[in-house]
Amino acid sequence: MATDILTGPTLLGTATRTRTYKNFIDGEWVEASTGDTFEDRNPADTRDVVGIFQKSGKADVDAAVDAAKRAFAKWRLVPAPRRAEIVYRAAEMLMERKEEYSRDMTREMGKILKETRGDVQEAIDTAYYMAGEGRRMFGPTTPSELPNKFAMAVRQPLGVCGMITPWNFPMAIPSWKLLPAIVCGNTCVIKPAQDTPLSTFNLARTLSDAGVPRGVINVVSGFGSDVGGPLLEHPDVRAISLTGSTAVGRIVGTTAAKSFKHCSLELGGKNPMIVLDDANLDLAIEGGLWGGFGTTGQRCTATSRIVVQKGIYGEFVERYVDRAKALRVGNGLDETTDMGPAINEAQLKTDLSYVEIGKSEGAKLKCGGNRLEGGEYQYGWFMEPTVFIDVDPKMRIAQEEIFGPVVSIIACEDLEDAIHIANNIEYGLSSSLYTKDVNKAFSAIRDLEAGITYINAPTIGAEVHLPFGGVKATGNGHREGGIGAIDFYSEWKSVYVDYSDRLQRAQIDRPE
Ligand code: UN1
Repeated sequence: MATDILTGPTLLGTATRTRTYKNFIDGEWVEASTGDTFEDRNPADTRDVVGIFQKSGKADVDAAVDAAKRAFAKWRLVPAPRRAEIVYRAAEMLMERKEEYSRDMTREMGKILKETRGDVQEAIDTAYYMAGEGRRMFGPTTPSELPNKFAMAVRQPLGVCGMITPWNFPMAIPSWKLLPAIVCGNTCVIKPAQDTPLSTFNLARTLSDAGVPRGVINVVSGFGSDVGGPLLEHPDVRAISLTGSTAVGRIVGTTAAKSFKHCSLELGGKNPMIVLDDANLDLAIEGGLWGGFGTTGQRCTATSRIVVQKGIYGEFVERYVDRAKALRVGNGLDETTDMGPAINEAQLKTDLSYVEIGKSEGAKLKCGGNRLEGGEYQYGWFMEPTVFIDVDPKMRIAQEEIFGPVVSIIACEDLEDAIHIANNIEYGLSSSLYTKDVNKAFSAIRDLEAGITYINAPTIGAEVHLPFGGVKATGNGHREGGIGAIDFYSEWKSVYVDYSDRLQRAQIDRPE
């Protein structure tokens, strides 16, 4: 049996060995056909090489899809409850490995341990939920319009599913895709984000240890154009699921359409949190900090716009900014850290460029805006929590997804004005409203153009058994989580059983 690691180079000339991880194809750990590798470095300390991964190419994708195609012939015939039992076992094993995998994730992604434990927990929750689905996967049985005829619809798997996942939830998001897919009887090829491949390998390893047969899950690491492109174009891939930016989603969606692949896109967000005059201010401030700066603002659900009613605007701004300034930025492995680094240099540059954009647009920079350097920050991609106030809703900092710790505070007149501001944007993922007025809450639930609305909670923190996804430029109508995922990874087959022993013509023979 091939091993999953190779001996790698030494780290900084010390005795510490850096592991080299191979691709996982057909149940074997194999090197990429290209002979190339890339480094997975810790964004809090770039001297720390978390692992070396295969820089794969088209031939590796082809091998993975072939393996998945062969495995599909058998896996689709395994009863769904049996498939689900393996997923249940994986959930139990993930529980045991939670701390180790959370630490791996903080090292490769940067977010604080509390959050990486949450990320692994989200995969565990998804595994338990999807394990249950193995005994449901309900379809309708319904009366036929003809006598002595039975009608029903059953769910069938699609075949080989391709998955392209982001770096911000490196285990949770792969689990949202892989687990419903395999419970439905599909086989998978996943390309994890090049910044965070280790967490996906940890998930795949656990699924394999739990008993997922060879070829059912294949992991090919590498870069978008080298791996994602060939996966998207492969004629034997029947479905593509992407979580990423709206720009990438547009390319993936149009490419997938050419070969009629099922395609699920979960894309950008610019999520508003509305705070009305009657809100519990302490709660709103707490929520806005968690939503805005949790995961260093690198969530598609991040609370990146806070729309505050004018009666409490001054007090909210003052208290929110004081609290933002007090957040402790640092290495996520330190339990006292509130906010980790940006994922990489390019993201940090983007974040800082938006500070300049905001200033040039005339928004007031109330705190932050700078890169943190020197001392503990010397080798990482750190930035201060940043708050702009008096932001005009039309400014770029209030319209574009930054994906960093940059929050825009916008003043509003009343709920109607706030909803207008909230909706006047290309995205529609998450939204939130702080109020004690139930009438206002329910109007907002109806009127906010978003896939998710929270009342008296920030825009982050979706649970895995509810539909997850958005409207407008945030997606193409599919949902992850809950039954929405089962819907995506299965296809309906309608079945008619005529036991009348004669020809009965639907719509034509109309018995009295
Ligand atoms: C994402 O940022 O792509 O609801 C996913 C949340 C998390 C998932 C975020 N459970 O914030």
